[in-house]
Amino acid sequence: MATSFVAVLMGSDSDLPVMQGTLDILKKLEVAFEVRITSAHRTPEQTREYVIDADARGCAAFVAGAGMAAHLAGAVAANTLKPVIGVPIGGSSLQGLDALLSTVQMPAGIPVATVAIGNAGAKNAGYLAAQILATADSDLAARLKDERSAGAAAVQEKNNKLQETLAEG
Ligand code: RP5
Repeated sequence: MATSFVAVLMGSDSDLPVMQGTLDILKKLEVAFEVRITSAHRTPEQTREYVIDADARGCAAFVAGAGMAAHLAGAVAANTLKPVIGVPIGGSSLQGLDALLSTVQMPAGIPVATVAIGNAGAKNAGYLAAQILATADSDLAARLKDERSAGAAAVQEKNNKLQETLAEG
């Protein structure tokens, strides 16, 4: 059986600075992925063909980032039963609220798990995709657990430093 991977799609190269956050998290967690620039509006046929092909080759989850009237995640979800995570990209005259509503307001039966607008959302898309794969990969689940522990330790460290600073002052 082919190795599972995550397919990360974005509507334009202008989305890459934000979507790099998804790629960084997947790399850090040692999750295999593919990346494609493909658009629901500008290249609808190529988008459909890629999703069907990736699905058949072992894609376990799709991440789709797009801005403005963002229909990429929905177009992906229309062509696969694998989980689809939508990342609304900001930077438009509506600061990404347009992309958020376009991505999240899916009709019943074609779900898109939509994360926050922009950088935090792109990173969370990486974590969420990894968590989906981790349901069948105990080593990945252990790496995710370590990541959570490191995040908690970093917050505790920041608090310790703040308390020391306050005590000195
Ligand atoms: C969307 O339109 C893309 O996802 C991008 O966020 C936005 C603008 O695209 P460009 O004009 O920068 O290529 O389809």
